[in-house]
Amino acid sequence: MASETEKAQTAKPEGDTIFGKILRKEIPTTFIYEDEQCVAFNDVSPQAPTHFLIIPRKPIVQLSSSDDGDEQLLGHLLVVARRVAKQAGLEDGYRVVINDGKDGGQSVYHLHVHVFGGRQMGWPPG
Ligand code: TR5
Repeated sequence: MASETEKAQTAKPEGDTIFGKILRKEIPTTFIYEDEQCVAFNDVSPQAPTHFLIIPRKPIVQLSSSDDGDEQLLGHLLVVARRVAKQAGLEDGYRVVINDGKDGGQSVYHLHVHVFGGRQMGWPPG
Protein backbone atom coordinates (compact mmCIF):
# COMPACT_ATOMS: atom_id res chain seq x y z
CA MET A 1 0.00 0.00 0.00
CA ALA A 2 1.41 3.38 -1.05
CA SER A 3 2.27 5.85 1.68
CA GLU A 4 0.55 9.23 1.68
CA THR A 5 3.81 10.76 0.42
CA GLU A 6 3.98 8.26 -2.45
CA LYS A 7 0.35 8.96 -3.30
CA ALA A 8 1.12 12.69 -3.30
CA GLN A 9 3.75 12.14 -6.01
CA THR A 10 1.12 10.99 -8.47
CA ALA A 11 -2.12 12.53 -7.21
CA LYS A 12 -3.57 15.12 -9.58
CA PRO A 13 -6.34 17.69 -9.33
CA GLU A 14 -8.94 15.86 -11.44
CA GLY A 15 -12.38 16.97 -10.39
CA ASP A 16 -14.35 14.80 -8.01
CA THR A 17 -12.54 13.22 -5.08
CA ILE A 18 -13.18 10.87 -2.19
CA PHE A 19 -14.05 13.94 -0.09
CA GLY A 20 -16.76 14.88 -2.61
CA LYS A 21 -18.25 11.43 -2.02
CA ILE A 22 -18.05 11.96 1.74
CA LEU A 23 -19.81 15.34 1.41
CA ARG A 24 -22.58 13.79 -0.70
CA LYS A 25 -22.85 10.96 1.86
CA GLU A 26 -22.06 8.36 -0.82
CA ILE A 27 -19.48 7.12 1.67
CA PRO A 28 -20.98 6.93 5.16
CA THR A 29 -18.86 9.07 7.44
CA THR A 30 -19.52 10.40 10.92
CA PHE A 31 -19.17 14.16 10.97
CA ILE A 32 -17.74 15.36 14.27
CA TYR A 33 -18.76 18.89 13.25
CA GLU A 34 -20.78 20.36 10.38
CA ASP A 35 -22.26 23.65 9.37
CA GLU A 36 -23.36 25.30 6.14
CA GLN A 37 -19.77 25.92 5.02
CA CYS A 38 -17.75 22.90 6.09
CA VAL A 39 -17.65 19.49 7.73
CA ALA A 40 -15.10 17.77 9.99
CA PHE A 41 -14.44 14.05 10.33
CA ASN A 42 -11.73 11.76 11.67
CA ASP A 43 -8.90 10.84 9.32
CA VAL A 44 -9.10 7.21 8.20
CA SER A 45 -5.37 6.79 8.82
CA PRO A 46 -4.68 8.81 11.96
CA GLN A 47 -1.13 10.10 12.45
CA ALA A 48 -1.75 11.13 16.07
CA PRO A 49 -4.15 10.06 18.85
CA THR A 50 -6.47 12.80 17.54
CA HIS A 51 -6.37 13.50 13.80
CA PHE A 52 -9.33 15.05 12.07
CA LEU A 53 -9.90 16.87 8.81
CA ILE A 54 -11.99 19.94 8.06
CA ILE A 55 -13.15 20.38 4.48
CA PRO A 56 -15.18 23.13 2.87
CA ARG A 57 -18.43 22.12 1.17
CA LYS A 58 -17.26 24.31 -1.72
CA PRO A 59 -14.99 22.12 -3.87
CA ILE A 60 -11.81 24.18 -3.65
CA VAL A 61 -9.08 21.98 -5.11
CA GLN A 62 -6.18 23.22 -2.99
CA LEU A 63 -5.07 26.29 -1.06
CA SER A 64 -3.05 27.63 -3.99
CA SER A 65 -6.09 27.58 -6.27
CA SER A 66 -8.35 29.35 -3.79
CA ASP A 67 -8.93 33.01 -4.51
CA ASP A 68 -9.26 36.20 -2.55
CA GLY A 69 -13.04 35.78 -2.52
CA ASP A 70 -12.52 32.67 -0.35
CA GLU A 71 -11.07 34.75 2.49
CA GLN A 72 -14.06 34.37 4.82
CA LEU A 73 -14.32 30.63 4.16
CA LEU A 74 -10.59 30.05 4.70
CA GLY A 75 -10.76 31.94 8.00
CA HIS A 76 -13.83 29.96 8.97
CA LEU A 77 -11.94 26.68 8.54
CA LEU A 78 -9.44 27.85 11.18
CA VAL A 79 -12.19 28.96 13.53
CA VAL A 80 -13.73 25.49 13.18
CA ALA A 81 -10.30 23.91 13.78
CA ARG A 82 -10.13 25.78 17.10
CA ARG A 83 -13.70 24.84 18.07
CA VAL A 84 -13.36 21.15 17.25
CA ALA A 85 -9.91 20.93 18.86
CA LYS A 86 -11.46 22.33 22.04
CA GLN A 87 -14.37 19.89 21.76
CA ALA A 88 -11.79 17.08 21.37
CA GLY A 89 -10.07 18.16 24.60
CA LEU A 90 -6.75 19.15 23.04
CA GLU A 91 -5.88 21.42 25.95
CA ASP A 92 -2.11 20.99 25.61
CA GLY A 93 -2.06 22.20 22.02
CA TYR A 94 -2.32 20.78 18.54
CA ARG A 95 -0.97 21.18 15.04
CA VAL A 96 -2.89 22.54 12.06
CA VAL A 97 -1.61 21.59 8.59
CA ILE A 98 -2.63 22.21 5.00
CA ASN A 99 -0.68 20.22 2.42
CA ASP A 100 -0.62 21.92 -0.97
CA GLY A 101 0.29 20.21 -4.24
CA LYS A 102 2.99 17.65 -4.92
CA ASP A 103 5.80 19.18 -2.91
CA GLY A 104 3.40 19.88 -0.05
CA GLY A 105 2.41 16.20 0.03
CA GLN A 106 -1.24 16.67 -0.98
CA SER A 107 -2.88 13.38 -1.98
CA VAL A 108 -6.57 14.36 -2.06
CA TYR A 109 -7.42 17.32 -4.28
CA HIS A 110 -10.22 18.82 -2.25
CA LEU A 111 -8.86 21.43 0.18
CA HIS A 112 -8.60 20.07 3.71
CA VAL A 113 -7.20 21.24 7.01
CA HIS A 114 -5.55 18.57 9.17
CA VAL A 115 -5.65 18.90 12.96
CA PHE A 116 -3.31 16.63 14.95
CA GLY A 117 -3.16 16.35 18.72
CA GLY A 118 -2.71 14.13 21.72
CA ARG A 119 1.06 13.70 21.42
CA GLN A 120 4.20 15.83 21.20
CA MET A 121 4.73 16.95 17.61
CA GLY A 122 8.21 17.05 16.11
CA TRP A 123 9.81 19.76 14.01
CA PRO A 124 10.73 20.08 11.19
CA PRO A 125 8.08 18.01 9.41
CA GLY A 126 9.41 15.39 6.98
O1 TR5 B 1 -2.14 13.95 2.10
P1 TR5 B 1 -3.27 14.94 2.21
O2 TR5 B 1 -2.92 16.22 2.92
O3 TR5 B 1 -3.94 15.17 0.87
O4 TR5 B 1 -4.31 14.27 3.18
C1 TR5 B 1 -5.30 13.38 2.76
C2 TR5 B 1 -5.79 12.71 4.00
O5 TR5 B 1 -7.02 12.08 3.70
C3 TR5 B 1 -4.86 11.62 4.53
O6 TR5 B 1 -4.49 11.92 5.88
C4 TR5 B 1 -5.71 10.36 4.43
O7 TR5 B 1 -5.47 9.46 5.49
C5 TR5 B 1 -7.11 10.94 4.49
N1 TR5 B 1 -8.14 10.10 3.94
C6 TR5 B 1 -8.06 9.40 2.77
C7 TR5 B 1 -9.30 8.72 2.64
C8 TR5 B 1 -10.04 9.06 3.74
C9 TR5 B 1 -9.34 9.91 4.55
N2 TR5 B 1 -9.89 10.34 5.69
C10 TR5 B 1 -11.14 9.89 5.99
N3 TR5 B 1 -11.87 9.04 5.21
C11 TR5 B 1 -11.32 8.59 4.04
N4 TR5 B 1 -11.88 7.73 3.11
C12 TR5 B 1 -13.23 7.19 3.31
N5 TR5 B 1 -11.19 7.37 2.01
C13 TR5 B 1 -9.93 7.83 1.72
N6 TR5 B 1 -9.29 7.43 0.58
